[in-house]
Amino acid sequence: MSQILKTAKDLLSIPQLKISPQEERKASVFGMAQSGKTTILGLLEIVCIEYANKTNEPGSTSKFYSLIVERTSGIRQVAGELRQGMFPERTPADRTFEADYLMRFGTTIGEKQIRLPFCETGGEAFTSMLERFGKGQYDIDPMMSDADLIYDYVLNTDAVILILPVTRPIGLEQEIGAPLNLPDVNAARLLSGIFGYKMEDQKSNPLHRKIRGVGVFLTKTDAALKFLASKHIDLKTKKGVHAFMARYFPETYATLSWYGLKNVRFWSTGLALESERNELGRVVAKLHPLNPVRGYKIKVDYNRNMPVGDYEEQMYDFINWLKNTVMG
Ligand SMILES: Nc1nc2c(ncn2[C@@H]2O[C@H](COP(=O)(O)OP(=O)(O)OP(=O)(O)O)[C@@H](O)[C@H]2O)c(=O)[nH]1
Ligand SMILES: [Mg+2]
Repeated sequence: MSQILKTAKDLLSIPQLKISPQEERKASVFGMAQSGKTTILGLLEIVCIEYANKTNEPGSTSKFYSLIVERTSGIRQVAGELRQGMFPERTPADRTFEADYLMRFGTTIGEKQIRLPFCETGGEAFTSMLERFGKGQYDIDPMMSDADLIYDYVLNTDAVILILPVTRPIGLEQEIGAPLNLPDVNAARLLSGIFGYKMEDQKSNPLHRKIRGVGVFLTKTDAALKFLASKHIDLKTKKGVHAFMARYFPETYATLSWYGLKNVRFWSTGLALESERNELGRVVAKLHPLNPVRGYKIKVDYNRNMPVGDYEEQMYDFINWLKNTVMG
């Protein structure tokens, strides 16, 4: 399967756009199953489109252009469904690649361009990586199923984007499909594995890409608002992020600081869910009426045709971070 995927990827790769290697950067997205990876990328697409269309507004001085090259599955469908208040489908385990985001910040093609391919293997691929890391097995056998994943998304990346749902270490939600229900241990193992591979690789290939920055999304904050308030943690502040990470993701936090926390940025995001009263009169989150298997219904701002939530400012900041830190 992985060979087939690789061949498909090679066929679909985009040298025809003539992006010079200096101008191309890659950022890879990592996170345990159902942590919110696809949702974050869908929200990123929605904000990219909004930003690009603002640029198109008569008289606008901003210069942002966005091109989304879809691969093995449709990220546009994810964005379209989010606009209808629907969470994405689970990303199948055999899918290692979905789409490239091309972002350009100048007027001429090739100027300040980012290519952001992302891996979306969710549960199983990361779980199998974790099982090996847990046993101290870090060597890459080209025949192993996740070899491509490691080559493409760990060794060949400039930035690591880590998705951590705040709901898990505080016990509101469990890890899904992972050998251990220890979200901090899983995230720390994944991250130290990535850093470990990168360091090993640097020894023999000093010209390979270095990690320029690490971005961390603390997702699903909407579900933890009461809990965070009761602990006096405000994730909008550096102090709040520090308090949260040190307490609930201690291993991960220490691992993140390996390259210096100055290169690590945190954003917290949460969507607003619709609620209803159940037969007992309790207020509960409402399932999506058109497609209940997708879970809860996200509130939608129908005037703007966008899901409601706390994410827009974060995505603009993320795009800027990509431009300044990953591209810089
Ligand atoms: N309350 C709340 N739930 C969220 C949010 N984002 C994601 N979720 C929930 O988390 C589930 C998984 O989100 P995805 O974005 O599909 O996660 P993923 O990491 O891509 O999942 P896989 O690809 O299956 O590994 C969704 O179906 C929602 O139930 C959020 O902002 N708030
Ligand atoms: Mg997914």
